[in-house]
Amino acid sequence: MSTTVPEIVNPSVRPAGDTGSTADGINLPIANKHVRSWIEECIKLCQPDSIYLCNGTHQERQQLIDRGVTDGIFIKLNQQKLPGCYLHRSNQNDVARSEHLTFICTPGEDMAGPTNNWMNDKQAYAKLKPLFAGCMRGRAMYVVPFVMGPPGSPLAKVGVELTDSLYVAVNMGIMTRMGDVAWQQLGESDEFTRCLHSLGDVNPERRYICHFPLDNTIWSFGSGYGGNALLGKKCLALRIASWLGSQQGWMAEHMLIMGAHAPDGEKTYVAAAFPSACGKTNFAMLIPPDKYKKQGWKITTVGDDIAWMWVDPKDGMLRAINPEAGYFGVVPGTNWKTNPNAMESMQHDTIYTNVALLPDGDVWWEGKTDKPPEKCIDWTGQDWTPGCGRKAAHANSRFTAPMANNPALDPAAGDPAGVQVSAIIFGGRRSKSVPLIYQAFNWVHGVYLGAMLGSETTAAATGQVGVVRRDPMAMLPFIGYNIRDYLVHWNRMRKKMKDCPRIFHVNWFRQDEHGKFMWPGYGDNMRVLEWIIRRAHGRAYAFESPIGWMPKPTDVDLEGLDISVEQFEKIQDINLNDLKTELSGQEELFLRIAGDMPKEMIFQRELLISRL
Ligand code: GTP
Ligand code: SPV
Ligand code: MN
Repeated sequence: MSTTVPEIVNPSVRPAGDTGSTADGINLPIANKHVRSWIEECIKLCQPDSIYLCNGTHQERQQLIDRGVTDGIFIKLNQQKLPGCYLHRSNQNDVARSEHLTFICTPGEDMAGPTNNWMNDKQAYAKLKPLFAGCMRGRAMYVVPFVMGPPGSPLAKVGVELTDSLYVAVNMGIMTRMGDVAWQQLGESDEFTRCLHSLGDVNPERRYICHFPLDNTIWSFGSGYGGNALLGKKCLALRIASWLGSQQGWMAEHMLIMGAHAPDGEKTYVAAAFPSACGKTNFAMLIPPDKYKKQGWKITTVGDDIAWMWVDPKDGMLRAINPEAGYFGVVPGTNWKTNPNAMESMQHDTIYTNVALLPDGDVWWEGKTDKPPEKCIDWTGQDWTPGCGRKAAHANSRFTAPMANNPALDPAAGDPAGVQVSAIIFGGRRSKSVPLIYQAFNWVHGVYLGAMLGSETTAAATGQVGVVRRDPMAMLPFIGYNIRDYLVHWNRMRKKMKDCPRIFHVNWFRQDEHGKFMWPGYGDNMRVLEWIIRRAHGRAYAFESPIGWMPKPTDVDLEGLDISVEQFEKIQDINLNDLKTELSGQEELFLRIAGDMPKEMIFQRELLISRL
């Protein structure tokens, strides 16, 4: 196909042993022959002008960023205030994950199940090949090798992303362990995820995010947005990994992992699944209220978005790693009061996407300061003033920062052995009816609570915002296979464990009749977390309610808060009529899964009804 041989442009590439030259004369200095032949195929298909092999060094990172500044992909920010920080403005039609354009591609539809968009795998390749054909003419192809998970971990996975987006290459360098470390981890093996990505012409009409779990392959075309384009993240570490986990007996979940250090030195790790833009990063970086800090409580972050979990054969306990190496976090609403650790994390070596630019080269977004700036340039590049009626930053604007920037990074964040998980929390964004905190009666009931999780939609995905949808385990858009098998897998995992984490349900977002949040949230979530930790260790009281175990107002430390016992009871109130409405809402998922709903779910539902 290709007549011209693309040039390998970066001189820093080190030839690695047995390098091969193809008939077309492309001489890729990559030792692994499986990788080499796959890249050669993709080069023939996409026909890039040049190839850039990423090795993951600091110098290379700067080189790439400098290129990006020259090409207008990055705007250099004020380097005194924000050293190593840059701003990227995306295409305006490309600001969130496109769930309706995301496909699981398998021979039969049953593998994808009723909650995924499905395409036959052969047809998907046939549909996307013409889009990829020649799509990199006049462009560079960046070869981005990466490891998900601490190298050496039993679950660590290698991927290679080929992309024509410099923004993607640089962001992958932050979000993953990128570069030569991946070749070392991979060795001679052909077990790597083949990730092919092109911006194409960034046209939503020609945008597809296709997963081929049987081929360990991802093809993403037409979007440069995080979850659509940083293929190690949602595509590999959740969709492909959840499928692998179901085959191999482990779990890939949309969960943060945090460490809680008690004053007596006890350390408890907790994993929590909240849907997109529902508080994972904030919870993972929580700073306890003064009273707790004085007592000696401290929270550390293992991960803020994804957890891979397995049962340790030695002791039968659940362990978790964070497969990522950075944070791709929501900026609106983030400030020095609500999340100082996130603010600290994005003070240097950070890429900001779709935020506003201040005259002095600093950045701004809604909720960063109480008072908006007098003027700035909004995320679309237009002049902005406070009264102009538009948002300065996009509602789903983001920062990409290395996790090493987090002052509260857990010492075990890079430990290949992971951390032992003592509690799992499910939580949604529910302005009405759902109480602040309750605990599942047992694992199977917890799986039911997770499966029935409802949440109001956010700006993290394109579509209507603020409507309640069922988002099982916060994984609705990320389960890479049939949800029936996913729920069965959750129940089977219990049987591998000697003892299991306790399961909880939270809602930080309940509002009163005036639309005001009833719970202060953020750092004060520590008060709820403390009860969770004490429950997980069998040390706190709870009463039995129809929906689960609940704390009495005296079981949660409210000292220093402007919340009375009566107000706390209101936050915890369960109204029978609301519960019935909730049960009807769950019907939506039951009907979607139809006759395939695992029997445990049906029994749990019946038990709940009979408790009303
Ligand atoms: P993804 O990166 O999309 O997966 O999001 P996330 O789950 O990490 O959510 P994040 O922590 O970034 O929070 C999203 C939004 O919710 C931000 O605007 C936060 O300010 C807000 N938020 C987070 N925690 C709380 C809370 O406890 N109470 C209230 N009221 N808002 C919160
Ligand atoms: C989410 O939407 O859950 C995110 C952001 O964490 S993205 O990586 O774009 O999926
Ligand atoms: Mn997320």
